[in-house]
Amino acid sequence: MKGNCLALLTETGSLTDLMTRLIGQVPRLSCLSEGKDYPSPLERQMLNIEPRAYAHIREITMGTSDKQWLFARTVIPLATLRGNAKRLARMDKTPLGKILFGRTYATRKNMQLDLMTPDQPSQVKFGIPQDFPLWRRRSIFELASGPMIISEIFLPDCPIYCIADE
Ligand code: VNL
Repeated sequence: MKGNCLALLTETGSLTDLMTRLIGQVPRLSCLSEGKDYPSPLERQMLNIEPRAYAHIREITMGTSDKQWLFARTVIPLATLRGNAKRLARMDKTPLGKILFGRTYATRKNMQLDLMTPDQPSQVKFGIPQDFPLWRRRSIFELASGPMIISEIFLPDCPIYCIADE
């Protein structure tokens, strides 16, 4: 592994570009889902979305050909999906960063870093042992048309957990 993997945690630019440098090839992105769905209560609160209102929700994993490093969930209020931002609704295997860090308009309002307590549903979803706390980043981006949230969970195979092996 080349370079400092811990930098993944605090990178404010493109994680795809940083991963590409770390593994020496373009990482693989799998789009798990992308479409209209209900945000969680916390997401609703962070984005000021009414109860029972839909948002656009995208979930992906990214990693090498055989290891998943990252799970990311993006929540975009429908009101934000206007103008230029409409492109964010149909990204499939293209990383969102291509648009967010491209020529566009997105600014990161804040980034929260925490260790997930070991009983959260997404850990169950990935079959992750309950005693393995995972690093999570939550960022709010502001676009010309409104806000959006990206939550990123660094999965157990991500090299940030075994920096001694470098
Ligand atoms: C996406 C979201 C990709 C967050 C990411 O890194 C990420 C995406 C590659 O949904 O495409 O950190």
